[in-house]
Amino acid sequence: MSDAIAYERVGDIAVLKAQNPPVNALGYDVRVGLVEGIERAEADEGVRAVLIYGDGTTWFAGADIKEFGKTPKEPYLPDVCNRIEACPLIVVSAMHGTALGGGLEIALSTHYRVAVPKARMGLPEVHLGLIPGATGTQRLPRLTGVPAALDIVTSGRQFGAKEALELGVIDKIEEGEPREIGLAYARELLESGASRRAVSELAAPEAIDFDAAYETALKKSRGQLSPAYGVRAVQAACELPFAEGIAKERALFMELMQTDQRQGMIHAFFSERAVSKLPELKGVEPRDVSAIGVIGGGTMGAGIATAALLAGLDVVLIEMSAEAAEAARGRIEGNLQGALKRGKIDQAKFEHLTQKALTPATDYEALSDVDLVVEAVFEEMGVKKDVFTKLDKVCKKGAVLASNTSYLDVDEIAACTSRPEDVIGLHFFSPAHVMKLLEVVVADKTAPEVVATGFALGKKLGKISVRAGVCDGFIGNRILKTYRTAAEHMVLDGASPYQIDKALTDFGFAMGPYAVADLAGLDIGWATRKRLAPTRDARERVPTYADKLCEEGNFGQKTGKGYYIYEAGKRAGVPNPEVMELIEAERKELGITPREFSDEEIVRRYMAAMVNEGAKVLEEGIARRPLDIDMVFLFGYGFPRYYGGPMKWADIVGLPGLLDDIKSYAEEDDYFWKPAALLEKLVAEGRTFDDMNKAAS
Ligand code: T1G
Repeated sequence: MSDAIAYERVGDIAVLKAQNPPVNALGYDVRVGLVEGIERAEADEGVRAVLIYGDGTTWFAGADIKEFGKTPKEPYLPDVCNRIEACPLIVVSAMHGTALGGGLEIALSTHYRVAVPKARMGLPEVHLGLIPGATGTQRLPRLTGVPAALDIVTSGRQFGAKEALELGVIDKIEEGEPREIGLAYARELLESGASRRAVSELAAPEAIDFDAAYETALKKSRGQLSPAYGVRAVQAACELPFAEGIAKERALFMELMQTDQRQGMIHAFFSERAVSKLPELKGVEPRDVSAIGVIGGGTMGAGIATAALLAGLDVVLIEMSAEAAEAARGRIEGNLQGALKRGKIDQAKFEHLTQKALTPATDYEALSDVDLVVEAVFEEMGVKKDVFTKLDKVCKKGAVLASNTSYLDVDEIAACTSRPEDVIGLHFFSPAHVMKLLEVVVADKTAPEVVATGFALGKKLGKISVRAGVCDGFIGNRILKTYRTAAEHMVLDGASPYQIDKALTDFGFAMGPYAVADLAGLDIGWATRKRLAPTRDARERVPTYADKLCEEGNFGQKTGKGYYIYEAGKRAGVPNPEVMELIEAERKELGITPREFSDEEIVRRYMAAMVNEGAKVLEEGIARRPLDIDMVFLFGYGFPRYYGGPMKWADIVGLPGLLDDIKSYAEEDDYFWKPAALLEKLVAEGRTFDDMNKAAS
């Protein structure tokens, strides 16, 4: 018998315990063990029921994702499910932790299901670019009906035991250890003379308009295929006999298994977990952080304070004046009101956070006891140095001094203190209590335990923390500047900002670069262009039409006009005709004859610029692994998750072709388009960015 499943006899009940840590993934050994366990129980004299439960923190959390892309080995999971259901003895599942994907499908193939109150369930396969592939799309709708099943399959969301009971997914909720509540339930069923109950034998569910549901799913997922495939699979449950429905589900599942999206999304799954694991932090203990200081109560400062309060930290917020401190409290209360409305906190918690945990102040002395400070003041080096000089005086020994700068030199900021080893960059993204990305910017003298403290804080705040080195714009904003420049060059040469936005939203981005610029505020880019102008190389092509737009006070959404014009209360804007007039005037001035750009070429140039700069960021060690860059763009820049990130996208489309493109673009402009040496090296050696990830893990 495979060790992954232990067999135990308790009276007339055979007990199968899953023991495949950390999450009882349904790998080959577990599948073999389940089939062997059922067969052994059937042959075990006097056994009248079978109980299945998971040892450790959870019931089966799904198929073993590490096996995907490899040659599947029998028994296949759908066959294991059908084997369990076919057992003549009643089979009971007792669930705790997270019964996800194949794990829930196993449970649905048993005859009775009990769960602990905190158990969570779901079919998250769409988040891996797949659909349930072990009968879940055929069994679930027979229990819940089509609307609920469609919601669960296409959203991939988790749901709790209470909702599962209401939906008919489980039969009972019981407090206690899974083994104990399972045994008690099995005995109760035996005593009540309950018979085996196969979900597959339930009537086919009532159909709905599946074509409409398919279109809705496709539109909603902006090019991601799996949710729409999920609709077709659930449709089969209504239109086909069970066995044929399973075959249809399998065919759709195997089709998705061959897609680039599946590769991209599984890369995202494992990278999300690998990104905060740094070899150099092995065994390095972070410093304790229970109270933090935040300098500056503007949008960023208030967002950071909100994230910290929601994570259970005490916050001292410093502002220049009492009025400004009250205004900051107002912003934070506004953010927390949102959490209250969404049911993330209750009224009592709201009052505790705003009345007890948050302390607005104007005197830096109020920071004398905090464990960590995040400075979020105006993005100007002089102002930053002034703040850090003060912090150096008042903060206790061992306090971590962090800057939320998005571009500036953290080494230079650290150098103005007597404790540069305690200085680090913690670059949050706006809104800081919503955006999941945190760039942990490690300066030359930053101590390892201070880096570890940055990552530990990121984890506490529920962030995806990515290590970045010091350069202008770190990982994200540095690469952003490059692909934004590629876009601006296309605008000068003939494309319109609106065509570019459309091409990139069709590609899968939530918003195009010009709509994003309007959202962030055109004054930020304007300030950056002015800051860099004195040192700009004459060969650099920097259009001036955007400056003219700003000089007229058009900063985007916040002024109601930028690249787009925004009606009050409307998020989406309409193209601002003045923009094209400014662009055409500049082309004339520069003697440029505009040319046509296809959407495909726009995406190709935009992505080539992103990947090429990404390779340079890797060469310089600003990012350690390509997956670090991928996570920055997935969690900070709205990059479509189903590509896995820009570096993964590059691997999938092929580095040689991309390098050829960059070399052809360099014939037009060899100042901007310099192929990264790393890209040339990988192509020459026939290697990929993924090879680098593997080598670094
Ligand atoms: N397969 C392989 N490894 C897995 C895994 C899985 N399903 N789930 C987790 N791990 C690893 C993970 O990489 C990490 O490893 C460790 O376990 C702890 O995970 C046919 C096709 C269960 C909620 O999508 O959502 O079934 O980094 O850090 O925060 O229809 O993991 O330590 O080396 O995330 O406590 C469907 C995926 C599969 C669930 C636990 N199931 N997992 O969260 O720990 S597809 C899923 C999760 C499927 C069938 C189809 C979470 C979790 P390492 P962790 P956690």
